[in-house]
Amino acid sequence: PKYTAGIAAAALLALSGVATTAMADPVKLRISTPAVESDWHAKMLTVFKDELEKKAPGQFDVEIHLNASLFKQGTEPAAMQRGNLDMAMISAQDIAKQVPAWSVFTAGYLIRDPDHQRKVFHSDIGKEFYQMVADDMNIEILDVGYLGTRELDIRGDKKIETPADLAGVKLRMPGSDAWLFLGNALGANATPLAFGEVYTGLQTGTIDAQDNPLPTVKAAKFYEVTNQIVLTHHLVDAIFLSMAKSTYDELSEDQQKLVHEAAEVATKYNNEHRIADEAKLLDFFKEQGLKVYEPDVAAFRKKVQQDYLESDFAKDWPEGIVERVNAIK
Ligand code: KDO
Repeated sequence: PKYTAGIAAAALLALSGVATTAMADPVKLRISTPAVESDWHAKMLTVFKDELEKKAPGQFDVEIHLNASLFKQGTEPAAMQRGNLDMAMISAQDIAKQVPAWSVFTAGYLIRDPDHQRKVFHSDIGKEFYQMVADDMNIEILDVGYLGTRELDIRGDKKIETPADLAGVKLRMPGSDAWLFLGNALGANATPLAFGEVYTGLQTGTIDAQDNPLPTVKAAKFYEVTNQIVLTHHLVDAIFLSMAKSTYDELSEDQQKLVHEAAEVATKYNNEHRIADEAKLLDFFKEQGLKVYEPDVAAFRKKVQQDYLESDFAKDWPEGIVERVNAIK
């Protein structure tokens, strides 16, 4: 009797796809990001994790590493390519280092607003640009998230109206050519520094200014060590939730579908919260004693757009791409 029971159990297991899936080890997905815990794109990773657990209990083991504790900011693509990291939220600036055509999305004053951003990346343009990343970087982009609109956040009380007023201002930018170009195009003296060192840099005065979307200025508490927020709206910034192809290709088709769907749920959550926050935060910063104002945005737009169009970056942009992006309504 014992023997037959054993056979029956084995037969049942073999017949039941559910039972065998449940017995398989969960797929480990290690994610690394410089984001701080209270920022929306950090929280969106927990939404991604929870969504996978809800839809496919026990199939994935998502491990989230914040504050660049696993990989330094900007080194995530290489880590994914070496097979040391499964997922990250990468920027157009990270991608442009390996796929020069992508520098078009590092240009200031191109994407108009979060809605335009989502439409662009969910259009054929997105498909083409994601394909380049898959082919040339071995990275699968799952979805685009709105990081927010980057504004200037400055120490001291010098009024900023035009790019000329930023002459000599040491503006911290993340460390890559594409980022530094943007800082210089704004008229400032761009200085590279990792995100995790920005607070101390502002506090000690090794830098005079930084740029980030307002929800990040709040989450990372940069407002504690700066005096004014200048609403240049210079970059409607994106973050791309991505997976190493080596990890992605190991997933079943169902699982690949699931990670795309979970990424969409996560970016939707991020975008809604960020957009709502951006509208509310101006008052918060004023209450904290900061001056908050719009400079001559047209003057910034004119100089920045001109600098990009005349740059070496533009030589690598696919023919007609700026017009195609502009045409998306
Ligand atoms: C930053 O370093 O200013 C930046 O905003 C750049 C982004 O691409 C992204 O890396 C972000 O930092 C981090 O996720 C921290 O919020």
